[in-house]
This record gives sequence, structure tokens and C-alpha cells, in this order.
Amino acid sequence: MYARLLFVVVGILAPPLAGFPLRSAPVPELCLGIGGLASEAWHRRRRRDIRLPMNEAIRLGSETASQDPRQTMGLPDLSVVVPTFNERDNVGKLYRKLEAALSGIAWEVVFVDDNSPDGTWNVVRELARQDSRVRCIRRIGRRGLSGACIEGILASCAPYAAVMDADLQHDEAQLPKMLSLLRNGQAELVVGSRYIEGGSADGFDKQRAGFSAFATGIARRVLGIAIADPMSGFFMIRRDRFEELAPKLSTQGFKILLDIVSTAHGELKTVEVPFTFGARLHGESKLDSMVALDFLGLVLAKFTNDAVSLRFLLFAMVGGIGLFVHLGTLFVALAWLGWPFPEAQTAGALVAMTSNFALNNFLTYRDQRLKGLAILPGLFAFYLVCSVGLFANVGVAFSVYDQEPIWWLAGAAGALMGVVWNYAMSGLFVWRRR
Ligand SMILES: Nc1nc2c(ncn2[C@@H]2O[C@H](COP(=O)(O)OP(=O)(O)O)[C@@H](O)[C@H]2O)c(=O)[nH]1
Ligand SMILES: [Mg+2]
Repeated sequence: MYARLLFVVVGILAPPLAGFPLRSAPVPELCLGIGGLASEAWHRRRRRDIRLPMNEAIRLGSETASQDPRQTMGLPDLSVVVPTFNERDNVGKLYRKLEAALSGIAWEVVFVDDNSPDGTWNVVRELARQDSRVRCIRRIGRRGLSGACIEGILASCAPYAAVMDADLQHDEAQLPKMLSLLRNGQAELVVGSRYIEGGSADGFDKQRAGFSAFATGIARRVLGIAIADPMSGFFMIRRDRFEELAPKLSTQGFKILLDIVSTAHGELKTVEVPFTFGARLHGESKLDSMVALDFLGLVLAKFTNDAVSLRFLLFAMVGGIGLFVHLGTLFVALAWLGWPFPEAQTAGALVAMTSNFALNNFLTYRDQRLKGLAILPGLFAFYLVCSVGLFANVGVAFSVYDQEPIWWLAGAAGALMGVVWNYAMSGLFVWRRR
């Protein structure tokens, strides 16, 4: 209570005492707002070795600040969202390139890092200590490009948001042009396109180029998407339009632009600008062959208006494989090993559950894959979930058979109940999101 009172008094008195308002502190000392206590001179002394000049446009009281109230208050007009995973050698270079390309624009960059093992978040944090236009969201226990982009855009208050790779494959020089298309109302979404005249995808090897062209063709045909490069990871959007779409977007997968465009159902005024997709500067691409699965899932989800999720289909498919594994094990135990039926049946169930767990961990839940010691409790939780699922399966089958003695209908209803139960409970207890 007294601490809160003291805080309020300090909050009121500190800015005038310190000689400048709270907002102008380029590097906050404490996120609660007492950063204003430090003087500009102190900050300048502290930064004497740092040769990263602040954007004059967003410094309060700067002589170059225009009359735009957003600029006078130090608010960014453009937020550049950069998802990162193991990009420590690229982020500094990207920052400097943004600074050069965006002079005269009030901008910020939000790096969304999924707790990279190479410590990318640490490098970004250091940049943020030198320039308040740099922000870092460090996500723990989560992976995924789309989810990172969504969180980054939603964490910003700039009226326009751009998304681009950290590895310098996207051309930051296009950003001012993209921004002016949004500002003057010619577009609500501007896509950096590799596949229109003037653009190219030189940075792709043959295999990636082939997959990209194939996926683009499918997306355009199946989802009726009109733009040339819906797979691009380089775009800029009006944030208010994005806010409307955000609750319907998938946080899994890699194809956020495709998701945005198909979710908007053609109601987003879109313009494409050509750019050359360059070669990655440092590090490796994070997109493995499983990207095809993500893409399939997204197309399926959007085609069925989000009625079917790929995760559920994969889970059910793994369940189907499990049936064959069970029967195979039963056969081997009975015919080759000569075990009595109850033991053979138990072995079949155990082997099938174990292989289902492994497949689901590898495929269905690869973004939340259990590793190391976490595998064992996960496996036992999965055994438990499936055992209860078996009761649910048999219970439903009995009651259907009671009403309508059709064996295949009762069997199918039971199996469906089992898989729905196992899916729901596995998501809650085995591969739960931390
Ligand atoms: N936060 C986050 N960023 C990711 C993830 N996967 C990839 N990225 C970043 O997303 C951008 C695009 O990925 P990249 O590997 O360059 O894909 P490519 O350009 O298609 O080869 C890069 O900046 C990556 O660091 C992820 O799981 N989480
Ligand atoms: Mg890249």
C-alpha cells in the first residue's frame, strides 16, 4: 500500500525533476517506469562506446521531429516483426540494415525468439539496451514460425506491421515502398513477391524451388488464392486488419501469409511488390521436409473452414497403423512364440501403444516433441489415457449395439469414441503445452 503510494508520487514527480518526460528515456532502467529518473546525459555517457544513433524521428523534443503526434510521442509507425531461431550472427546485421533503410520513418523491430540455443535472444537484448526501438520477445517452451509472427504483431501498437526473416533473405529496401502503399490506402496488405515480374527466388536450391512452386499451385487452386506468392514470408499489413483476423489464424506451421490471405476470403486489398529472395547469410534454414505436412494441414483446415485439423487426422492415422501393429504382434506371439492368448493380446496392446506414442511424438506432436527424460512419464501417461480410451470405446460400442445390432456401426462408433478420447486426453496430459 505505502509502496504503491510512493510509486505514484515518484511517478508524478520524477519526470519534471529529471528534466524530461518519462517516455523519452531511450533505455528504460526499470520496466515499471522509473527510467525517467536517469538523465539523458547519463544515458549518453553510458552509450559513449555504442555507435548506434537513435532515430531522430522518434526522440522526443528532437528538432527533426515532425508534427505527427505519433512521432512527437515517440510511437512507432511501423513495427518490423522478425521471428528468430538460432540467428545470433544475423540479427545485428539486420538491425543495421533496417536502420539504414528506414531513416525518416518512426519504426521499431520486434524479434520473437523461441529461446534459441545459440542465445539469439541475448544478442537482441543487448541491442535493445542500446536502442529502445529494438524489442525482444523470448518465448520458452514453444516453437513455431506462425505463432511467433502473430505474437510479435500483436505485441506492437504500430499501425503497420511487417514480417521478415532474420537471415537477410528479404530485401529491407522494399519496406518504405510497402509502407507508403499502406499509408496512402492503395493496399491493406503488401506482399514481397518472388514470382511476379522483377522478383526472383535465387536463394532457393532446386528442391525448395520445386516444392514452393508446387505448393503455390495447390494453394491457388484449392483455396482460390489470387496472389502470385502466398508462400512468401515477407509482407506488411495494416495492424487493425490483422487484429480482426488474428483469432482465426493458426499458430502452428510456417505459412502465415497463406493463412492470412485465405482467412480474409478475398477481403483484404492486396498489392504485390517484387523482390529478389537472396541467399541466407549465416546459419541454416529451419524448414525441414516436414514443412510439407504443415502446408497440407493448413490447406485442409482452410478448405474445410477449420472443421478438420491435421493434427487430429495424423493422430487417427497413427491409431490406424497401431491396429496393424497390434494384430502383427498378436500373430507373432501366438503363432511363433506359442504364448497363451491373454499374454499375447496384452503384448499386442503394449507394443501398439508404444509404437503409437513414438509415432505421435515424432509426427503428430513434433512441435511439442518430448525429449530425454520427459519421454518416460509421457509414455506412461499415454498408456493410461489409451487404457481409459479402451473402456470408452467398448462402452459406446455396447450401447450402440444395444440400440441397433449392426456390428460394423457399433464397432465404428466405439473406435471413433476411442480415438476422440485419446486425442483430447493426450493433448491435455501427454503433449500439453507448457
Ligand atoms: N521464433 C521462431 N522463429 C523461427 C522458427 N523457425 C524458423 N524461424 C525463423 O523464421 C525465419 C524463416 O526461417 P528460415 O529458416 O530462414 O526459412 P527459409 O527462409 O524458408 O529457409 C528465420 O528468421 C528463422 O530464424 C521457430 O520455430 N520459431
Ligand atoms: Mg530464410
